[in-house]
Amino acid sequence: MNPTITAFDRSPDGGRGLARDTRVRWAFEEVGQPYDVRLVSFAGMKAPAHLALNPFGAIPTYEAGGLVLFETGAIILHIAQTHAGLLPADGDARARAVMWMFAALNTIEPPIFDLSNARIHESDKPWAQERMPLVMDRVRARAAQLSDHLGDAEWLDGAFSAGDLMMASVLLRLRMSGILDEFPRLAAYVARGEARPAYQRAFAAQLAINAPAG
Ligand code: GTB
Repeated sequence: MNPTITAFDRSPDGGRGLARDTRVRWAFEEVGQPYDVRLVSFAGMKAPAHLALNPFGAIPTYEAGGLVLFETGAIILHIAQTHAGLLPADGDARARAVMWMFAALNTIEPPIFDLSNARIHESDKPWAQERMPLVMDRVRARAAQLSDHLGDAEWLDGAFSAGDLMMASVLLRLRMSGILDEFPRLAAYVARGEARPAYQRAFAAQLAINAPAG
């Protein structure tokens, strides 16, 4: 039986692929693992059946056999550990790929998430305009460090890995702010990720659900 993940029945991003199920879809596509998707409404995410899968009432979740997981980091690490294609065979290189997954989630994503929150949830606050440059500069500081490290390399550490999948997914959320384009090496890195056939299939699958009717 295929693993089942959950996703928004209607993503607030209208199909831009920014909700976190896209990362998991991408990982499945990279390793060639077919998967099923159960769509959940915002109300459904807070209902007992979904809270039993994820106590925080969020998507995506992962179910396979008796195993239930939430948190995209844990889900993608599990997929990468149980299939070939997303983690190097060499032990040290494998540890570094996992390190880059953590760096994406713990070092790069928090300031990007803060920027999203500032734009979406705080724009009506009297202090919002004053705070925004500070929030954007925190993102730029991390982006600059990452860009310097990446240099002209294709991927973060040798061959494409789960670390790159997570980092490119996180950076994609920067595009709308214009900050990604301030860092041409990062913009090119994300574009390389998006050009991968596995990403294209993942993106198309979520778009088929979320594309605005027209
Ligand atoms: N740390 C968890 C993980 O990595 O899995 C975070 C999970 C999470 O926040 N999921 C979001 C969610 O379910 C969806 S992805 N939110 C509903 C809720 O908590 O009530 C975050 C997201 C949502 C929307 C956009 N967008 O519209 O652009 C982008 C990202």
